[in-house]
Amino acid sequence: MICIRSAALLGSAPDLASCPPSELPEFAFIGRSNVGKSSLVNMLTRVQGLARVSDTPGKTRLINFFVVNESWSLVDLPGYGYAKVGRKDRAQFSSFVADYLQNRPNLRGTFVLIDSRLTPQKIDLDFLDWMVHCGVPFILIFTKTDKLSRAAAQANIDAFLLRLQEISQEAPPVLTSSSKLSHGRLEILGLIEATLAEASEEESIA
Ligand SMILES: Nc1nc2c(ncn2[C@@H]2O[C@H](COP(=O)(O)OP(=O)(O)O)[C@@H](O)[C@H]2O)c(=O)[nH]1
Ligand SMILES: [Mg+2]
Repeated sequence: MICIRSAALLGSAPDLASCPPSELPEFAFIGRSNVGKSSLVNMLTRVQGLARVSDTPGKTRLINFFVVNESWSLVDLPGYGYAKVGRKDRAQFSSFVADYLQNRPNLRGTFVLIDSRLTPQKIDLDFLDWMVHCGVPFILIFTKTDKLSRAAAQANIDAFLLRLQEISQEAPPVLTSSSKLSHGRLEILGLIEATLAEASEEESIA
């Protein structure tokens, strides 16, 4: 199991060209504003306040990079689809997130966060449609499971996965999380660890 020995903010970038050097394997978190991306980064690293958690949606417009154990990175991407940022802004940040997701050479995994309290939302399905269309693989994390019963969350997850079948023939890995209760931490870190192990195996074969 991954043991987090250190976690620190490496930097923030407004566009792909300004991103820090792409030497370390990277794992990105994306989802609509307020879904719990920053809270999840803090929960995984166990460093409160590492990523800025906000009750005001639409605050993070930058891509934030956090280095873990000085060997890989977590990336907190700006949320998509917050209406109040206005049309122009929205187009701008979605294009730089799109650029990052399609063109970052060291991106090893993209976690798409979905609020487990909601029935399937068009905005999330539209985003995943774009991901599938571009061939960017993803892992789903249904967040905030502490806020509803297990059965209610599962019903929303099942409904979402059913809708996803209209978009993608392949079923993605699906995880659940509660940053409040630290649920899902081992599963998410386990997936990251497995991906890192795969990469180093490939390296030793090459
Ligand atoms: N109860 C509960 N609240 C959460 C959870 N994750 C995030 N929140 C709250 O949801 C709000 C938005 O969280 P944040 O991490 O800033 O979302 P982001 O915009 O996706 O980065 C904050 O008020 C958090 O405290 C969770 O797992 N459980
Ligand atoms: Mg955030």
